[in-house]
Amino acid sequence: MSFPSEPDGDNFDFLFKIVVIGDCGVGKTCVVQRFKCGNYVERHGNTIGVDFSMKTLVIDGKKVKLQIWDTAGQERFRTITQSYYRSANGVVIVYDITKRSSFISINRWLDEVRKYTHTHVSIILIGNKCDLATLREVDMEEAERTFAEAEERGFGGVEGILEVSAKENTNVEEVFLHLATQLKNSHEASKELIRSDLLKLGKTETMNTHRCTCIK
Ligand SMILES: Nc1nc2c(ncn2[C@@H]2O[C@H](COP(=O)(O)OP(=O)(O)O)[C@@H](O)[C@H]2O)c(=O)[nH]1
Ligand SMILES: [Mg+2]
Repeated sequence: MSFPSEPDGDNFDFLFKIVVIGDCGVGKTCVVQRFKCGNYVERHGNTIGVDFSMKTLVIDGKKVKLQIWDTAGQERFRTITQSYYRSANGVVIVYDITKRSSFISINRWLDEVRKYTHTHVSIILIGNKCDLATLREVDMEEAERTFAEAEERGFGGVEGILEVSAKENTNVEEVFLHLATQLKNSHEASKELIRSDLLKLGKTETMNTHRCTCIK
């Protein structure tokens, strides 16, 4: 599969694939659109296939390019093809704070993530539509409990839970910044580990892997 490149070209230090999942209608497309373009569009018809967006963030002076995959209608069938998850570095699971069923679904999405991704994937849970406070069906305390339970169930990669609003632009940037920072730091740490191992072995000249070309 090939991907279109951004106007800024292939100039980046890290490249991570982030997949966005969650029940149909929770606002995944609006969240991604808000992050990518800074706008909010009420209606996003269901497209067929996969939509993906690129955005580069600068973190600690490093260019971290995110390739964000948004499910395009497949989530209606409550299952997403395995290829969608392939080589994912990060996962954003979205629920709608005004729709309890979408919150209950998180466990099913977590199971899918565990089934189809590698063990080092970073996961973040987000409760969208926090602007609709009067229609709230899931409170933050319960959401935090679910996060803690996910950790207990062995999802060590669940980084956190955050309430957002694509409509009012609350916490959207923070979600991706948090995930990108976490991924960058853990990749740098593992690189350091390899570097020190190689130093011990006297093979430092092979360490020229500054890019995380984790995407096939
Ligand atoms: N009030 C409110 N509505 C939202 C928000 N985000 C999305 N929506 C609405 O939720 C519906 C579904 O959004 P969409 O992004 O298509 O959901 P998807 O199926 O998960 O991709 C649309 O009618 C949006 O206008 C939000 O932050 N606040
Ligand atoms: Mg959508």
